[in-house]
Amino acid sequence: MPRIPGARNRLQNTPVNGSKKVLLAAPRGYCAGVDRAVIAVEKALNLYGAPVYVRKQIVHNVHVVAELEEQGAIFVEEVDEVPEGSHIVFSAHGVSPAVVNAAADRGLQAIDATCPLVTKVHREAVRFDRDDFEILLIGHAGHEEVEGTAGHALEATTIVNGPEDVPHVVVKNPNKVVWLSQTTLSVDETMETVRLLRERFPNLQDPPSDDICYATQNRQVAIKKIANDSDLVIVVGSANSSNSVRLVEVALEYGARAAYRVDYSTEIRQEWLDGVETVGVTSGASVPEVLVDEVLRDLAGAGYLDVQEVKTAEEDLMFSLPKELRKDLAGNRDARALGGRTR
Ligand code: 10D
Ligand code: SF4
Repeated sequence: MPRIPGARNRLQNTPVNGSKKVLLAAPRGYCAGVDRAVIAVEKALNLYGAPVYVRKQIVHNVHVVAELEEQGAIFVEEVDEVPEGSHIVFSAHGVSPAVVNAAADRGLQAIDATCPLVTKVHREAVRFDRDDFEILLIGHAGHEEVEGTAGHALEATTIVNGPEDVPHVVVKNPNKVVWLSQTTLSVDETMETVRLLRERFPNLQDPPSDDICYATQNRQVAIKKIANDSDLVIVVGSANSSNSVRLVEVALEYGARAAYRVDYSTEIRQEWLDGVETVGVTSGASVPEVLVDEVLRDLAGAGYLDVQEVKTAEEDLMFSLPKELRKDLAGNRDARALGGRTR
């Protein structure tokens, strides 16, 4: 049982009938794609100096964005806000070819931090479009990843938000239809959407491999394992983080008596803990562990000192940095070896 150092008393230690404990889901927090994207911005700042521009939030976490802003990153909505010739990082959620072209037209030096597992879905979209398939892209309209994936096969793609959209889907040729998906959806809800789509289009083709990524799946499996034993589940993650919000829904579906999402531990309300013996804790794929540590510290202050980690999978995937950065980092090393000036 790990001891939590520096327990504070923001939350009161209220009595409950049994013993108070925390079930800490694992895997939780940063996935390989988020880790790579955040490091990419940090490396770009080191290599080129501030400011480095980032199109959209590099990942959907307010704390990560605020920290990178402090280091000199400037977050913009679109490439036309960026001074010509500057460095721009594309977020982990990916971009459409139209954005890549707009950046090039502006003479921007782009660093593509799109997660390789999102790029995989882009490639599927391009291939099925080329083979004259209609693509039913299951995902949330307006989410950056969905805009980026749809942008790779604009004419061929119809966005399906979930089961409720299925009756309204219109296709030209029901015998040449494939479904793809956003990487951060609920596995169960997506399977239900696919089941309903297949009822309407029996020849619907599956993607060549899972589009919902390993990290999304693993975090959902872990929360499912502890939800039913939890009086309360706290999910650390931001409001626009699809995978974090899904964890709240999955926790409730799998038996948690209550579940809330917080950006910071300070958002935990005293009344959430009334009569609560077991608190489940997890975090989304864009959440640094320091924010979970804060939650555990506050819970310890409220008497939840017994922390039991429940691990359902090991994760050791790592991605190499975006190729543009690798090239410039290598160039920098060569210059240093030759005694040249480096930053
Ligand atoms: O909203 P979301 O779950 O897609 O993104 P977030 O930045 O929270 O987590 C990382 C997931 C990415 C970049 C999509 F693959
Ligand atoms: Fe990549 Fe999955 Fe992480 Fe998204 S959640 S950045 S697809 S590993």
